[in-house]
Amino acid sequence: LTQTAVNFLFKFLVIGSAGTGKSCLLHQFIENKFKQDSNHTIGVEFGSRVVNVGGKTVKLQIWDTAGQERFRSVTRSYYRGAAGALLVYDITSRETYNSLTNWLTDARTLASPNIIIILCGNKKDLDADREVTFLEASRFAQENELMFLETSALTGENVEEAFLKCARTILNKIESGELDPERMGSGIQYGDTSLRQLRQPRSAAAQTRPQCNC
Ligand SMILES: Nc1nc2c(ncn2[C@@H]2O[C@H](COP(=O)(O)OP(=O)(O)O)[C@@H](O)[C@H]2O)c(=O)[nH]1
Ligand SMILES: [Mg+2]
Repeated sequence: LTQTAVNFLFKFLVIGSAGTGKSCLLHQFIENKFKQDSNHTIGVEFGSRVVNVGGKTVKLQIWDTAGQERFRSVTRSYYRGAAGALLVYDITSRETYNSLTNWLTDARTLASPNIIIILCGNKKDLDADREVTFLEASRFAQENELMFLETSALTGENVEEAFLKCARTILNKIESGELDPERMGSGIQYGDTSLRQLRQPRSAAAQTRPQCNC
């Protein structure tokens, strides 16, 4: 498989309070299994996976806070140029739900007001310990223009769906002209020569023609 097979590259973030299962969600999406040993080492964690969305091949480049959120030190550079985000809370912890507004403000101010966000109520498998109802979270999502799913990084339920739903929405907005991949910091690159573009100045990257009919 050559680089030309990839149509787009999207930068994604996984944000939310510590302990909500962000690293496990990323791991489940990339490796298709539950991450047993949770370690809280600091650093940038990163994963990528190529997916097919509506006939287009998209490489998702996903950034994990890798424990920085424990110290409220998630940096601007982490957010910069993200096209999409999974905003995660834990359905068994009202505290993590209550902090969603802060995370949302950070994402929209530090990433982009246009960032596409899907709210994920994780640990769906722990329904007996639930502190946040599906209904109230879906209302919150609606009020804040977020997509919404309950997920389980443990069983894998809705994990792939969350990433794909977010990617599909971004792609639809590119194709409708609502999102401009060539805007600085859009978090979107054309895949054709994506590896080269990463290292090229913007002027050179902008000369490459899009592969979609937008
Ligand atoms: N039952 C259950 N536990 C989970 C799930 N996702 C994560 N966990 C557990 O929650 C804890 C925190 O997970 P982690 O991914 O490190 O959270 P992070 O701090 O947001 O990255 C760990 O003990 C995980 O095993 C899930 O979907 N269900
Ligand atoms: Mg983590």
